Amino acid sequence: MADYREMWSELGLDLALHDKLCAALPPLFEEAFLHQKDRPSGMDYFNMVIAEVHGLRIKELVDHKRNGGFVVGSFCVYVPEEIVLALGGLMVGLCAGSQFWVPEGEKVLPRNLCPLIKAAIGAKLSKTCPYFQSVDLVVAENTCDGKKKAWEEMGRLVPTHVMDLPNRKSKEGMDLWRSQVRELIKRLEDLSGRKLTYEGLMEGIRKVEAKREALRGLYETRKADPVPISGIDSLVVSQIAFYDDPERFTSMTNQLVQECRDRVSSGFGVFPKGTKRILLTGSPIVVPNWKVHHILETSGASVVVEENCTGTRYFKGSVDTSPKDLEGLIDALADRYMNGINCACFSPNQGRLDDVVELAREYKVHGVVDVTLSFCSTYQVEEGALKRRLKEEGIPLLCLETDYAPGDEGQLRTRVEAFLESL
Ligand code: BJ8
Repeated sequence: MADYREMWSELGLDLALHDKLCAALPPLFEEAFLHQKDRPSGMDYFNMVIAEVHGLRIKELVDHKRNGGFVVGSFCVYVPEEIVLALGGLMVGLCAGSQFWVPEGEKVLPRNLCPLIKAAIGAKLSKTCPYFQSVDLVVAENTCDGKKKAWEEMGRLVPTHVMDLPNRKSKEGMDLWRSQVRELIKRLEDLSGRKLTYEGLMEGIRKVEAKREALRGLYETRKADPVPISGIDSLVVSQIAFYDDPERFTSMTNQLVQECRDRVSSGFGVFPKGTKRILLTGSPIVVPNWKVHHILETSGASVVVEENCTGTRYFKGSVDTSPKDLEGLIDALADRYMNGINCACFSPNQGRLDDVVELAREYKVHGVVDVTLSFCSTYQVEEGALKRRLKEEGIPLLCLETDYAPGDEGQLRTRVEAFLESL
């Protein structure tokens, strides 16, 4: 990696602590990825992005700001990237998946809170995340209780705009959401000094839709048996979608998709034909949290699809681009988010159960693994409904709860092995 210390210092990073964080990532990546056989050569690009995670992309963000642009950080797939792009900004996902940041977060948040939230606050407090240090505005959202209260702390550390998500997907809920999308536009217009135009929004929609389409293409190839790419490789591609340059990401993912399609045509796969196929669902799995995929795929299974926000929820549904005026297009954009994403923060959330069943059939899985982060109560409560529905459908289910701390791998592996044995 090139020397980025001067840039990191200008961003206000705690360099000594940041060195420790940077030292922890390569062995983690090596252990989770580099032992795999027959990885597609298209993964070389994504390996490089991980190796350069605090370098190349950060430099691009800094250059973008120097050229008059702005950077927005987000924590949820409900925040519409299309609007940020349309107003000349860049958006990066700030969800944090490393145990490194959890103790720092626990200094201001209760310990019995999900690790994703504690790590996010810890990343900012410890001044070791160059993405956080680069953002002009955090666009947060009222989804689960932990997040909505944590934003009050976040607002003390960095300018924060909170989108109010409805609890129900009702007519009133939809009206609230559309108004919240308009409030975000206003906030970003003030930040950028630009006015949202129909053409600008169309261009933002085109870029994000191309990214989603590339990911859909990748997932489509995972329906094959043998599967052309491992679940953990596909996961890291989805994780990178949250912060890479959208157009470069789309182009590199499309190259990978072509390679995977060629593999499918010739019957070549990364696991033997007949390997147990798993659908993974639950809380989001963000960089560098590769724990459960690694355990599953080194225990003889293949993760072929993820029904979560670092999986199908990220790319499900397209924006209807038929409206001919800006207001109509904004409504269509808002509708795509409300209709396409089924988060456990909504009550009821029947759509997620239907999605899991539909995907389980489409990807011909042998079983479903529901992975919730500790203290993620929305997904944990929904486990009951998921159990009942999958029992009715005759689909085996394993429920796992974990966090970012090492130490539970042995116990998780024992449960995974017993589950695979039973399939
Ligand atoms: S749309 S899943 S990205 S809110 S893991 S912080 S839910 S306690 S992240 Fe999410 Fe948007 Fe929903 Fe998706 Fe709370 Fe659970 Fe923690 Fe979570």
